[in-house]
This record gives sequence, structure tokens and C-alpha cells, in this order.
Amino acid sequence: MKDTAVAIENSQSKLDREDFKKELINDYKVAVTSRECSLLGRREVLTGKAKFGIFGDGKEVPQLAWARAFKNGDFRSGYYRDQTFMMAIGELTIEQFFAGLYANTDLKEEPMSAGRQMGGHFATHSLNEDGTWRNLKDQKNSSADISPTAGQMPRLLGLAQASKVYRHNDLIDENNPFSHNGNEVAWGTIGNASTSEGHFWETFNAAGVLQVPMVISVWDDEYGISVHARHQTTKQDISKIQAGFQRDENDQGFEIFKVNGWDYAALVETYEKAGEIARQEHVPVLIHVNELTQPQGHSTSGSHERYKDENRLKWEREHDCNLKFREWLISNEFATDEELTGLEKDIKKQVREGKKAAWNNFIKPIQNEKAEILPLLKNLAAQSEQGVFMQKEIDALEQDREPNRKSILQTAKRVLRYVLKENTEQKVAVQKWIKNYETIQRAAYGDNLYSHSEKSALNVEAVAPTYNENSEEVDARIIMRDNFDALLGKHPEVMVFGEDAGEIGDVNQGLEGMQEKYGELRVSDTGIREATIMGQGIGLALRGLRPIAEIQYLDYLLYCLQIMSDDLATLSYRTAGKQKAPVIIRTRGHRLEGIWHSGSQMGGIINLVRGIHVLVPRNMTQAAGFYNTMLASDEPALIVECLNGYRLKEKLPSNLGEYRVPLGIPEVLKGGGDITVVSYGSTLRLVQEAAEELEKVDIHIEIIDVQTLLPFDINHSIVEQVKNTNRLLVVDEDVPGGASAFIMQKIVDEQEAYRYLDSKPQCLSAREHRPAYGTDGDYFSKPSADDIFDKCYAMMHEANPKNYPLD
Ligand SMILES: Cc1ncc(C[n+]2csc(CCOP(=O)(O)OP(=O)(O)O)c2C)c(N)n1
Ligand SMILES: [Mg+2]
Repeated sequence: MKDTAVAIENSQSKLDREDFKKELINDYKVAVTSRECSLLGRREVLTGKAKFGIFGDGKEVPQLAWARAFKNGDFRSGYYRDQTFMMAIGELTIEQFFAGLYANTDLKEEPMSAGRQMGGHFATHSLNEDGTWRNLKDQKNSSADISPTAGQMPRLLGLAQASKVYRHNDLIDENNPFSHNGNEVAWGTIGNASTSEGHFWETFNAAGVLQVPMVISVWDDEYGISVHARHQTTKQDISKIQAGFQRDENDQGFEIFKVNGWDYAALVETYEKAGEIARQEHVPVLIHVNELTQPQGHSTSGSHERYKDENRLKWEREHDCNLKFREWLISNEFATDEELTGLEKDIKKQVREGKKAAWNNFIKPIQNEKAEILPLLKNLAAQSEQGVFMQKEIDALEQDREPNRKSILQTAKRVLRYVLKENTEQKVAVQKWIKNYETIQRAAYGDNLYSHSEKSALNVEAVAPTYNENSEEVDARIIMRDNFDALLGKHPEVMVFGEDAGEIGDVNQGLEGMQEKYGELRVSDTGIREATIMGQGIGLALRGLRPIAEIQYLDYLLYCLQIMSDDLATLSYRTAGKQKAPVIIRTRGHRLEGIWHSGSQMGGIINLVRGIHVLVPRNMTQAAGFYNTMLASDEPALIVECLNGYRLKEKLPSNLGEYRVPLGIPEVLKGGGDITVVSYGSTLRLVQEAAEELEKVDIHIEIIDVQTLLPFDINHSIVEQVKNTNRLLVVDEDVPGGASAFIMQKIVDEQEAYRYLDSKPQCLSAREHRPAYGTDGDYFSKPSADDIFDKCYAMMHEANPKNYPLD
């Protein structure tokens, strides 16, 4: 080890030994601080002050080495073990560490998520107060962590790819706030056991193909909670089995390093080298950091003594990376035992004090809230006949020196129940306080699901498509193509990628000729790997680009739905609005042929992606308008084009790239006084067909296209239509109880349309089974124009059997 120490010392030749020593001691201080936080953090959970703890102990030293190689503009995409790194780059203080553990909802105290995520989930702020971008190239960046293991991998690909785009896309202004000529590295971390996940392999392969500046560190402690490496990894050695990815003189690939996690000197050397290779050559690197430990076991939920034998526990004690670092500092005469002991004592004190300060900052506002409500409750009890019983509840709250918001509100609500029939000003005061308190706290725990910025998609105003006397009827795919052409021409940061999206211009030719015109960097083919297509979208968007990530068919969205749901949909919410990723996900679906090309699983999707707008245009004119709207906003959206609509004729607008379809605004496609029929997407054409048939039997339906499922009818316009017809039918191609149930809940419950109904509100959807293949398969699986006719007729029959007889 001495030799490597000399090597680092030489590599740092500019610094004299004293400065070098100072840096080493500083690193050691961070390691000790981090460890102390972990130790005290666990105690805070065991004594009940915090709910759950998962810490970075046993992984400190490699993170110091990583932090040295991490530069401004770089991005991290990691997991819950990285607290030491966050401390080393100056983005996590002791107070903030504990604020996260306690779930402080004040973003100034708990900048990672304002208390929304459990501790150990890290983030930096990419956005200013008003939602505009900060200068990311002059700060150290961490994308916001998520808990699903390996879920951080797909976005890592996009974060790394962004550097490649910035280096090679000359149309983008050099003075952009995101990149200095693509010199930024995206650094990923993942636990050894989590490399078993498909996301890891998919990301790894894609990074090798794309040749992007990514460095993945695997923190290898041989375990994934209790499960040993022999159940996780072939040969129990991730870098050994990844060896085929190693680049050589003939083939591009990865650079692969393996290094022991307790060997500070070797780690510093490795990280420096890895950073340089990735940064300069744009080659991905794997660093397998071996021989790490878990001094306190996996998390506060259990103890590792249950599954590690005495030999392993002894080995872990001896190979504790902080201990090894300490020994190294002493044996290389950078510090004496006494010096380090003194320093450790000081740090222990600092951490204790930081913890105390964090607790006070957390509990004080809550105690103040308690102090606000107590006198109001006491006043109420004092004038009530039920006062004795009320006082019991009040006393319990008063005696609770460390209350939580739940107990405060619960007490107030329970006390109020004693005086339901009384009517006093004291009661009104409590009611007012509760209302105000609930509003404030619901916002503290619930806002930022969508953007509040000026560029919120809801602020984008409608611009109608224009037509002139020369406007032709064209195959609708031409509208998509020419609109994409306009967008790519206008916005250099827009890029489109997906399976077959590049060379042939997508399977339906909606991007025909675009690669030729705008180049492979901006219009590209990808491998068949939906999760990382989504990850590319998220990572690129996190770094200021405007990706349109294409998922070939709606049916295959399931492959990336987890990432959409866990990562993209939660991003704004989990960072309390401090990060954004305005990705547009392009796909096509609803109806064509057979089980896997007719998917319309909209209910499933909208349940899982709250936080992403879900747009379901009925034709290509509307679809193109939605792309234009979303590009004017800073939010993510899923746009589902109608798979059977590309060859249908539509009139070509003259203001392509300019007209905008607003979100949350349904459109009445046809008036009629008998039934309001609400639908979306491909199904609308069938409703229109049925409407013509119904006219022949004197039934006049009104047709509403909801246009967007999320958001849904923001002005509650549909109930206004129902007021005229007093009948409501919702039609879609999803399973029964899918998106149609969602629409029904919105109209009947939220918009209170039940007040105006003369008939039972009804849904007509597809069958529960997947759609069968062929014309007849479709007819007997999905709602047809005949089904819609029959349903409407039956509704009218029930209302007026004489005029609309059935037998
Ligand atoms: C998708 C998913 N499955 C399971 C879990 C529960 N879980 C949390 S951590 C963990 C073990 C991870 O082990 P490893 O990747 O080796 O990381 P380490 O904790 O050892 O650093 C598991 C199974 C999860 N968070 N996400
Ligand atoms: Mg592990």
C-alpha cells in the first residue's frame, strides 16, 4: 500500500506534502463524520425519534475517492448508501442528514425532498424558486434517488448521453447552463445484489453501445439484505462476468476496474483514471468496489447477526474501510494515533450537536402549532357540558412534549366531535384553525406533483390549426412527420429516439426522412430496451434537452412503466419541485390487431403515472398539437397516437409546429339532446359511426372527446353538457372498470353530474380478455359501432319504451 501512497503523492505533485496531508485528513474527517451520523442515526430510530434508517456505513472510503474525481457539471445517479459522497461534495450537512431522518418538511432544512422521502435518498436542486433552470454546469449535481433497487440505472444512461449530445450538437448555444462541451461525467452507484436486476444489464449494454461518459460503481458487500452473493451473481463476481464488455484494440466497450473498498490510495487512483477516461474519451467505465462491509447491518429493520456467521462478522470488523484508512494514515505518517483520536472525539461532539440542532429545528414548529391550538381547545372545553371528556384529550396532547402533526390534528378533530350539536364562537375558532392547518399541511406533504411554474402545461394556451384554400387531405402520418420536421427545425435541443425511429422514420413513417435531415444524434434508432429508452428520456431532460422517447407500441409500455411510475412521475413531487424532466413519451395504441397490438390499458396507466400528463388524441392533427403544447411547457407527458389512424385522411394544417391543443379541455364533436357520450382516442370514430345510425332511429347523441385523461376536464365542462341530456354513457376500449371508471368518477362524483341524471350512468368498454386477432376477434373483443348503438338504444328504451321499443 505504501507504493500506491507514493503514487498518489506524486500524482498530486503540485501540492506540497502539508497540503496533501491536509486533504487526506479532511477526507478522514468526512469519513468519520459520516460514520458517526450512521451510528447516531440508528439510535434515533431505535429510540423512536425517527421511523426508519438506512445508512452509508461501511461504504465511506470509496466515496471519498469518487468525490475527488467528481467535477462541477457532473451528475450522480445513485442509491441510499451514498451519504459520504454527498457530504464530501458539500451537499449534505450533519443537520441535513438528521433533518432527512426526522422528515422535516421545510425544504431549507431538508433539501433532499422536504421530508417526503426516507433518509438516505439524496438530490441537489436543479431549479430556481420559479422553476427555471439553475446553472448546472457550475454546480455538483445529483439526480433524486428512488428506492426501487436498480431504478437509478435507466436515467443514468440519459444523464451520460446528454454529454455526448452537448459535445456534438453544434446547434446548441455554447453558453447553455448545462454543459461545457460535453465534459461532464454521469456517475452511477448500485449495490452488488441489485446488479441482478434487468435494469442494470440493460443500462450496461446500452451504455456500451452508445459509448457515453458513464462511470458505474458497484458497492460490493457480498450481501443484498440477508441474501448472499452466491444467490445473486454468477461466479459471485460482477466484474469477472462483465469482462466481455472490456474494450480492446478491435472493439469499443467498457473500461473495467476492480478495487478493494478499504484501499484509499488505490481507490483514489482508480477514480481519477476512470473519470478521465469517461470525461475525455466518452467511454463508459465500471468500477467494481469489492470487500465492503455493513457495520450495522442492512438497515434499522433488522440485525445482520441473524445471517452472517462469526467468521464473516470478524472479517467485516477487520476490513472496515474507515479503520483501514486510519491505519494507512498512521503507517504512512500522515497522522498519529493521538491526532486521529482527538479528531474523532471532536467529530463525535459535532455530530451530537448537529443532531440536536436538527431535532430542535424539526420539533419547534410542531410544538408551536400545538401551542396555537391548545388554548383554542381549552376555551371550547371550558364552555361545553362535555368539558370533562374533552379535557382528557386536551391533557394528553398537552403532556406530549414531542407531538406530531397527526396527534395535534387528531386531538382537535376528536375534541370537536363532543360539540357537534353546539354552536359557539369557540367552536368556530377551532373549526377555522383546523381548516387552515389542514390546508397548510396537505400542501406541505402533497404539492408539486405537477409544475407550478409559468411553464406549467396548463398555462399553454390554445392556438388553433389553420387551413387555407390549398390545404390538402393527406395520409395523417404526413401531419405527424411534417410537424416533427417543424419542431426539430425550430428547437435544436429536441431529439427523437426509439426502436425503428431513426433510419426508416418509425414503423408508421411519422418520422420519414428526419434522420437524414437532422442527423443520427437527434433522430435515432435504439435497441429493443423500453426501460432505458425511458431512462434516456429522463436523464436527457434532467440536463436541459427536450427528448421525445418513442415506445413503439402502447402494449410495450409495460416494460418501462415501472420507471415511468417510480422515477418520472414522482420526480417533481419527491424533490418538492426542485428537479424537472420534461420528457415527451411518444407511443401508439388502442386498436389494430391481436393481443399485443391493440392495447388500450389506460386505466392501469393513469393509476400509476400521476405526475405525468396523459394525452389521448383522437387523430394526428390533435396529436401533433399536443407535441407543440408540451414543448412549450416544462412538464412530462405521455402521448398515445391512434395506431389505426396513420393512413386515414386528414387536412394538413398550415401552421405546423405552431398550433397548440390545450390540456384538460374536452371538445364537443357533435351536439344532440338525448345522451352525452364521452370517449377518447380511436373509439371516437366508432362513436361517430354509431351516432349516424342512431340518428336514423331518432336518437341524437352528443359526443365529447375528453382529449386528455390526466389532467381531466379542468373546467368541469362535461357536467354542463349532461345538464342538457340528463343521460351519460362513457365508452372506451379499456377493460371494464378501467379508464371508463375513472371518467365516471370524475363526472358523476367530482363534477356531481348525478344531480342531473334521469338514467343510470353507464360504461361501455372492451371485454376483460385481451383483444383477439382478426376482424372477428376485434368485433367480439372491443366495443363496436353496433355495441354503441345497442347500448344507446337500450338507454333510450328504458327511458321511453313506447318510442324506442325493443321487442
Ligand atoms: C425492486 C426492489 N426490490 C426489493 C427492494 C427491497 N430492498 C431494498 S435494499 C435491498 C438489497 C439491496 O442490496 P444491494 O444492492 O447489495 O445493496 P446494499 O444494501 O447491500 O448496499 C432490497 C432487496 C427494493 N428496494 N426494490
Ligand atoms: Mg450489497
